[in-house]
Amino acid sequence: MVGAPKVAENIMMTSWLGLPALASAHGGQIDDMIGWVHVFMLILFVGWGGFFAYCLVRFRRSRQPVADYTGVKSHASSYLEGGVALVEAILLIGFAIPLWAARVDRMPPESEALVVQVTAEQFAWNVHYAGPDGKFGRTDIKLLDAQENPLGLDRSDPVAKDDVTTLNQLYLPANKPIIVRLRSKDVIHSFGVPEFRVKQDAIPGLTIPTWFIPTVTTAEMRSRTGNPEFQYEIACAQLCGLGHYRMRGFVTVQTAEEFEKWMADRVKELGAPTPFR
Ligand SMILES: [Cu+2]
Repeated sequence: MVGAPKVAENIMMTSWLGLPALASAHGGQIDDMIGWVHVFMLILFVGWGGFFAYCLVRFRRSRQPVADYTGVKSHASSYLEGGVALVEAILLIGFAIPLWAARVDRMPPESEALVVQVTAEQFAWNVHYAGPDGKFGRTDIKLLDAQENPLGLDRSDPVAKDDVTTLNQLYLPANKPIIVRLRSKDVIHSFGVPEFRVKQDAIPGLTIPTWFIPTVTTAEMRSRTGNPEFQYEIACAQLCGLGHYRMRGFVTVQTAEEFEKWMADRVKELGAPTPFR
């Protein structure tokens, strides 16, 4: 499990790199990593640029009128290259691999998380909640209907009765681990929410879990950014066809109580003649 959010310390990082506002528990570590990569690349850029300029002056024609076949005898450049390789190894072994391992290996237990199935299609995000019973209802490809039942959910299955589905609207409670089970109906899509520092491909034939803890509600983010229309947006991050540009979903992060109420209202609506979309 990832500890308390490091939002405050990372404001510097997000501001000097112009990163989107941070709104997830693990995002600080990603920002730190992005920051360090930029610092090291800046050092490399200045270092190699300086070395190039030095070589132009040091080995200029007027000083070396005849080509010297022995070349440079000093080992300085080998040491420099060794240093660069070492820094790159530190970035990879010290930062990138542990961070990635924490993201994929240490999934929170489903009993402590909200599990949501998100099925991507050209060009929409179908969201499926298990409802109060915590069990996902049966789906059947024969029941699939692009307009009325895009997930092919079998409402005759007792477990499916309280399942809530939405189109392009992902409602989440703040400060709770969220496990998104990503699937795709057609081609490769990618579930990306920049503020959560989450991006995961959805691949047809596979169910890929990804997880995060949202830490800032939509309302709080609106007051923080001074933008009353602020919305977290799911951007499809893989070019998936002609309508890729309009494959947008929206995430609404609420307090636990607001989310419970939202869910209860949706379950109530399931009794209505038109199914909730
Ligand atoms: Cu897509």
